[in-house]
Amino acid sequence: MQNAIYVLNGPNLNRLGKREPEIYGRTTLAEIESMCRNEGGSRALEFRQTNHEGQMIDWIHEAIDDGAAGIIINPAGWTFTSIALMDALKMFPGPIIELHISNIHRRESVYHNSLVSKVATSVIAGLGANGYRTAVAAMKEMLV
Ligand code: DHK
Repeated sequence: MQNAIYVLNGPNLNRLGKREPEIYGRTTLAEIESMCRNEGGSRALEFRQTNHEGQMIDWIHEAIDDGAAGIIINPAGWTFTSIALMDALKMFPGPIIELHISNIHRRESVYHNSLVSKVATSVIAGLGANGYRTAVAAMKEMLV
């Protein structure tokens, strides 16, 4: 969608609310989507989640081809493993906010080396579900 902000969510985030609540909290992805739409106001928002890497790559290509204004992405586990995801994001001309519910830098070392951070405009980590609201607000500021 032209000029939309794409909010893209990676694997296992469909389980938010019951997935390791001590780390990710109890807010569901549907509740997070509502938070994003409230914060976004009149700005068009594409809010999606997938457990399939190829689908995520296709959505990034869609964002590129459709002239999306910006991408907010929680890449989840792909953050640390996917060169394909990094390469796709490299092609996006607009601002990219990498988002993590948890502070990945305070967790196990496997969560410390983000490939996405090498192409992201900014990174938000550790604000819990509110990080999504912060990311939408920050993206709107970037797009003024
Ligand atoms: C979510 C995941 O699923 C993990 O694989 C990431 C991220 C952290 C988050 O905090 O939102 O490492």
